Amino acid sequence: MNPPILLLPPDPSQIPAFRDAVLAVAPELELIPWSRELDAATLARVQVLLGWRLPPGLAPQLPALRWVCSIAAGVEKLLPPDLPPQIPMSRVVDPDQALGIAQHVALMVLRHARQLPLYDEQQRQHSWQRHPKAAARHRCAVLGFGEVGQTVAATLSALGFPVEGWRRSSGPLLPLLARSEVVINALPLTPETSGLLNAQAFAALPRGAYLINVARGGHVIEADLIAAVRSGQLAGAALDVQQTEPLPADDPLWDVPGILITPHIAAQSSLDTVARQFVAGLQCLEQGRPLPNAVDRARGY
Ligand code: OXD
Repeated sequence: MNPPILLLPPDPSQIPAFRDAVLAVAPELELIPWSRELDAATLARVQVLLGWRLPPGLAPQLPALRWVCSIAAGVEKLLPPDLPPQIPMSRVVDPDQALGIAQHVALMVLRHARQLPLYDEQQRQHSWQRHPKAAARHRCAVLGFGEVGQTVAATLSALGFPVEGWRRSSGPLLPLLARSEVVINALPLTPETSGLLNAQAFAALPRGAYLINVARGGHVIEADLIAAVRSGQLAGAALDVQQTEPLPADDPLWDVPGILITPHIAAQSSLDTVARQFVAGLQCLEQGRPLPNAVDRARGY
């Protein structure tokens, strides 16, 4: 069997790299690069989607669709309401991606805890002033305790930070926030977690706390965050993800002292891992075996 596969990475410029990676593992596969110009007959043949998003209105044009495989850890962009409920979904789980995110988070925690922005500023002023500190031991909360959250927690623990993990089944979030000096968001974006990091959450944190977001911009009410940082309730935030990506040049987030913006680079799955896990999943699909890393569509992760 060789089911036609629609390739839909985040950006059309990534199609050749994804195609080459998949064909290097399974040269016989039929890959159809996504484009708005694909005709109805081609779309009607598609049985598998390997990608990152399903544009609204596309799912009804794929009547033969049998499986959606997400190249991303977060699958919310692949769950439009018009995707028929019986279509199974799975995702790539790349330990290297989790490690990359943990490295980025460690960098952001240490940057804040070891006061790097202060020394950057002092260098700009040619000012040689010492503010020595013993080892930092900020209490860290990791929200979202899947592959990524657990790798982040292990990395921060190894650096000497006390860490508590939280998932939605752990109970109310505010008591944990009240005892956390750094909050790291690694949650999946679902209707239940959307906007979770809002004015109430920021008010629950001790004054001077710090937020690191490596999940999705939709978790944060950005106007509330800006107000919390400007008032000094939060010392700042490191946002690798934002509500609107790319972040528009005139977005107010850019200019808030204490907020660091990075352009969704915390980590990338390796193309080789994506290709190998996808081809292994395809074999399971064809042999009627359970799909590895299946997504619970009702829960959204
Ligand atoms: C992901 C991402 O979800 O890169 O994998 O944001």
